[in-house]
Parts: sequence; structure tokens; C-alpha cells
Amino acid sequence: ARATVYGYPRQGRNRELKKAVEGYWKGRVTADALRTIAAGLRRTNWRELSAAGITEVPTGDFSSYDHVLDTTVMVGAIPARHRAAVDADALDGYFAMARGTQDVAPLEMTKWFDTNYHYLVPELGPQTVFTADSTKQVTEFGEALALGLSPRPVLVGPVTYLLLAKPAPGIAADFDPLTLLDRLLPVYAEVLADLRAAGAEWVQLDEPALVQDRTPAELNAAARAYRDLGGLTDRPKLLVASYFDRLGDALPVLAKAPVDGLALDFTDAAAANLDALAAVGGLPGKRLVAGVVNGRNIWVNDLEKSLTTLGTLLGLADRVDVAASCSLLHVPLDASLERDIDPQILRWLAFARQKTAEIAALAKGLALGTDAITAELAVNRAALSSRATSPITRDPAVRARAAAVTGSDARRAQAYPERAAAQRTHLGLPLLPTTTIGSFPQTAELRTARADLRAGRIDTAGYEERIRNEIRDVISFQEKTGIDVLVHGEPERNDMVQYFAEQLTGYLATQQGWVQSYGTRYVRPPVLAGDISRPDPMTVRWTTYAQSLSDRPVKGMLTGPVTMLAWSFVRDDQPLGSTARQVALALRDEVDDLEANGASVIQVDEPALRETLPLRAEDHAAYLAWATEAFRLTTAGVRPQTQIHTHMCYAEFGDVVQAIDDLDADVISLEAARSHMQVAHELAEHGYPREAGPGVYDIHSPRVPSQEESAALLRTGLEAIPAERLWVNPDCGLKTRGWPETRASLENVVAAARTVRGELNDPT
Ligand code: THG
Ligand code: ZN
Repeated sequence: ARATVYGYPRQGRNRELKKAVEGYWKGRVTADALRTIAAGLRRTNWRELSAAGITEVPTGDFSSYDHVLDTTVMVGAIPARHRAAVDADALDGYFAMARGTQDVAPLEMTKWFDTNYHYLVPELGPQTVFTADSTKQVTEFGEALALGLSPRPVLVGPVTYLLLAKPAPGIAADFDPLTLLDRLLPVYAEVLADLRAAGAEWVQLDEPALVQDRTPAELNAAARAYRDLGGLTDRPKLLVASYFDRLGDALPVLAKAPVDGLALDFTDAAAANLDALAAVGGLPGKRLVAGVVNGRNIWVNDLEKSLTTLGTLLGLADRVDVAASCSLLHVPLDASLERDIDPQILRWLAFARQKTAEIAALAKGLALGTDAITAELAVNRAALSSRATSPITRDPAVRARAAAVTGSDARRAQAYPERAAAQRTHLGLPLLPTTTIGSFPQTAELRTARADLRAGRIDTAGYEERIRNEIRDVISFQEKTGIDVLVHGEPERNDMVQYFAEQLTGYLATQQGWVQSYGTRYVRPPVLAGDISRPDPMTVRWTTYAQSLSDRPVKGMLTGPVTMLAWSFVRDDQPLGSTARQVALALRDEVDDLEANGASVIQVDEPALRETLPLRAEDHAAYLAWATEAFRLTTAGVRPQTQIHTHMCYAEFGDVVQAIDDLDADVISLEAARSHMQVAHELAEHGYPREAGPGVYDIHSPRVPSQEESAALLRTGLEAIPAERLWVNPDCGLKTRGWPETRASLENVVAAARTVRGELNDPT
């Protein structure tokens, strides 16, 4: 059996790729130097993979920005507005598509399935002409071949590419990119022929879109695509890869296709994929690549369990190879770089490097029998049993509390109408109250202060003094501007998840655990390692300090339980709902403490509620049930007159509008400026009964909206939401903005609210 992976972290141990690309953008690194650094990182990765026992290495998975953008280049689908830049200079044109320029907007970015990676959305239309450019794939294949390795190029498959695309600007919204399949397939055929000519024996075509619910027409397209590509004479062997979930109805389609192998996810989807494989009579004559090592989580594999799965699979295909369930792009590089994690816990963790060793051991065990890997199995068994029996993963007090939760714990004591009346009296806010989402600009000075604290150049007292100064400035700016509900600005927070994770028992933070979020941007997701509890209040001090500076209400600001899970590595030894409930109970204590210390408005952000929605519709209800319960459990302990806010970022929430209603928050703020208040209308159509603040200031751009522009958006909002329930706020937090545009924009937003209030009082 061979050991393989579909992709590996690109950034390098010290995020050399980020530094090189950003250096190139700043003119500090030449194009040649960037190419050399990138090639060096690829070489290091391949050598590392090979040394770990990965016998077939992936190529073409590397990217200087995004592999879907690389695919757009490969098929020549350059948007018209970027054509000139690409023709002038391929590298600058590539980054122009990724980031835009002074003159042209970039491609839109969106989440890669239900991961935290974001890709650039292809823009297609009936006029799109595809042309093959196999340069990157052929070059990188050649680089690995020259190292004496067995490389397998990995490409985004044609069906997934089209399913991820959207109509280009100016093209009718109902244009279906899949209608371009017949034009796209010859381009793939050409790339495959080029790779064959370069010496590729196998090529992998990734079709993760086929694990989502697909219409018969889409399944037909997949059947046609692989009948055509499989029917080519001048081609390498084709491995069609699926991951992130079960293949479902697409499995029989691919099993029948004239391709040479399938790769399937045997982690969470194992049972469903096994049944479906058995139902089609296995894959006679085909290679099966079994993704038994979870590629998107950081826990050590249960090697014995995986060997059992692999043993079952041996009866179902000609040849079984071992892999991670998906590209290792989604996990950090190397757990052995962590210096601050207790060694007892560190052995429970497997990052990319540790996972490759697991895959190699499994391949060896499968080929030679378990006797060949007795040492690996013994270490693995010890790690698993240490984790299963550790007091960290089993805190009786946390478990007892979670088990005792009742329905009424997750319900506010009064229904919304009575609460709203109590809040109106208690808060005394004007019509169309103004507020912000929570964060103010994270200035270079604040980042320096945090770095100084970490490096010991300043002490805690000195650091906190700087934070207090910042809070004073933020409060005084908001008072002067006339904002009604203030925030403290969150200067003390590095990241909205990490800040809380660092303070909760049962959570681990990593030092080096970088994972690519998009382009050159990375996050270090913390690890939900054990049972979660809150030893001390986490935010009360700063909120109370801010409140002491003003007579206006200052919002308490927390990250909600669903987002805490979505942006962390989660436990795999209990249902997600159980972890969510533990986090919710810890946050509930924080909410209650904020209230006890005088907060009359508390915001619990859930920007990730929509993004964690399972890939298949039949799994939605179960997810939304625990997710909304966790939010309500967090917030339901407060008095009726205490106002609960929530916030969500992305505009596409049509399919979760009922869940948003089920959160029972008194006020929700939403991103809306770019879509001209479309969300306000979606809420209205649903009959959303509570207060809402669709954003009137697009914070994703440094542009300052004029007073008239924000006023016009507000008037549009009023067409959907009555004045008594409409709030006035920006789209999102301001931490990525600079102070000058923040000041000017918020002044205009407040002026817009005053203008529209005047029109309401004086409807002439
Ligand atoms: N926090 C966490 N996860 C997230 C987001 C977040 N996932 C989704 C979304 N927001 C991703 N967005 C970003 C935005 C900016 C950056 C990363 C992800 C970013 N990162 C810095 C970089 O790479 O230079 C590093 C920041 C750091 O030093 O910690 O700018 O808000 N958890
Ligand atoms: Zn937001």
C-alpha cells in the first residue's frame, strides 16, 4: 500500500511564504526572489514528506495565494477587467485578481466548503473562453520528479471548479456556470496530456463539491465529465478525490466512470461511504485511496481503528492506499514546534507532520501486518488512553452542570414584547439608536504594546495603562460624535476567539499553529482540548472601566459559543453539541457577571453561525438545534431589561433566517451596506419580530461613506423594518480600519441617523 496526502501547509515553519509575498507587494522582495523562496518551500515539503514515509507526494497543491485562483489561471478564465494586468505581467496580474488594484476590484472571496480556508471565486459567463496553461502544474511536477520522488499532480476537478464559480459582473444571476462544462473539458484534457508528457503516471482531480447535495443535472454533468476525461487516450491514470463528507449519490456515478481510482473520506463519513461502496459492489479494477487520518483536526489517529477500516476496504477494491481525509493545508505544520504545551497533552496532538507519520505507519501496517508497526501502535495506544482518562478531558463539575441544563435555562424569563418595553424604559434610547459592532482600530501602537509585553519590555501594569488610555480615547470619541450605545473598542484583544480561549480552562493556545485563512493571512485556532470552565471573569474589568467613563450605556462584548467552536479545533471524543454547551455555560457566567457589574447591553457575536452549517441539508436541523440552544443558554440568564445584541457578518443567510430568529436576541446587527440592505428585506419577509441594525457603512473598504449615502441606506432599511425596531451601525467591527476614516465615517453615520430621525418626526 502506498502512503500519500493531497496537499501540505504552504507557508513554511516561519511563515516564509507570507513574508516573501507581502515583501514582494511592498517592493522589498523581487519576483525572482519570491520564486526562489516558493520553490525552496516546495522542496522542503517534499523532502519532509518523503522522509516521513509518504511514498507518493502531491504536486501543484502549493500556491502563492490560492489554489482555486491557480486553477483559474490554468484554464485561462481571466476576468476581462484583469486581462490587461495579466498580459502586462503574469505575477502582478495574478495578485491583481487576488487583491484588486487602484482601478479594478479583486475576485470575490468565500469559504472553501465548511473549512476556515477562503478561495477566490471564479467569474464566468456565456462568453468565457477557456485556454489551457499547464505551466505551473508541469513545472512543479518536474521539480518533484527531479528530487527522485513519485509525484502525483493534484488539480481542482472541472465539475467542482464550475460549481464554485459565479456569474461574472454584468452576467445574469441565473447563468449556470455548469453549462460551460463541454468547453472546459478539452482544456483539462490538454493539461492532462501535458502532465502525461512530463511523466506523470497518476493525476488527482479533486471533486469535493460532489459531497454536497447535488441535483440530478449536476450528477449527470459529473458522469459526463469523467466519461469524457476517462475516455481520453493520451492521459495519465485518473484519481478522483472527494473529501469533507460522504459522496452519497455521487458515489455510484464515480464508481461507474472510466477512471482509475477514487479517494474517499473515511473519517466522519466512514460509515456512510463504506455502506455506499458495498452497495455498488466495491471498486473492482480501481485503486481506492482511503482518507482515514483526519486532515482537518489535530488529534492523533486511532491507528487500530483505522487499520480495521482499511482491512474492510481491502475486500472492496483492487488496491487500497492510505491518506489523510483532505489536504493537510487545514492543520498547522508541526506539533513538535510547540514549547508551551504540557508534554502530557502534546502527545495527543498530531499536526501535518505527525499526520504524515501516522499515514506512513498505517500503510506499512496494511502492507506488512501489525507486527511491522508494534512500536507505533504501542505509543499510539498510550496516547489515546492518556487522553481518554485525563482529568482535563473529564471535569466532573463541568459535566454535572451541563447534564443539569433544562429547557428553561435556555429561555429568557419574558417574551420579547415585554422585554422590549422594559428595555425601552431602562435604556431611554432615541429612535434609530446608533452603535458600533465592538472593535475600534487596532493601531500599530496596540500591537507594539502586546509585543512589548510578550517580550518583557514592559510589565503588565505598563501594558494595562496603555489599554486604559486607548479605552479613554475610544469612549471620548464616541461621546463627542454622539453615538448612543458605546463600546470599549477591544484594544486588549488579539483575536476574538483566542482572547477567550487563553482564559478558559480546557482550551489550549498554540504558539506556532498557523493555518492559512486566505492569501497571506493566517490564524492560530486554539484547541478545545478538555472540559471547559471559566476560572475568572474575562472581560468585566475592561467593560466596567469603560462604563465608569460615561453615562451612556457601554456594551459588554463577547464571542458566542458557536463561533468559539467554528474557529477552534474541536474535540472529536464527544458530540459538538456537548462541547458547545460547556462553552455556553462558561460564557453565560461572563454574561451574568457583566450584568451584575452594571452592563445593561451585552453583545454576543456569532459571525460563524452560517459558516458552520453542515454541507448536506439533511444535517442542518441537528446542527441548528444545538447551535441556537448554545446561544440562548449563553444569554438567557439576564433580566428582562438587559438588552442582548448579536452580530453576524456575511450577507448570505437566507437559509438560516429561522435560526437567527430562534436565537431570541433583542437586537441583531448585520452586514448589509454592499447589498443595499437586502438582508433587511429578507428579515422582513421572514417576519423577524425583533430589532435589527443592517449596516450602513461598508467597513471592508477605506472609503468614507457620505452622510447622504448612509441616510439613503437607512431609508431603504425603513422600508423593511419599522423605525421603532431599526438600529444604525456599521457593517462590522472597525479593527482593520485606520482612525482617520473611522472618525469621518462614524460622524457621517451619526449625522445620517439625525437627518432620518428628523424626517420621521416631521413627515412632510
Ligand atoms: N479569528 C479567528 N478565525 C477567523 C477570523 C477571526 N476565521 C475567519 C475570519 N475571521 C478570517 N479572517 C482573518 C482576517 C485577518 C487575519 C486572519 C484571518 C489576519 N491574520 C494575521 C496575519 O496573518 O498577518 C495574523 C494575526 C495574528 O497575529 O494573530 O490578519 O477573526 N480565530
Ligand atoms: Zn462582522
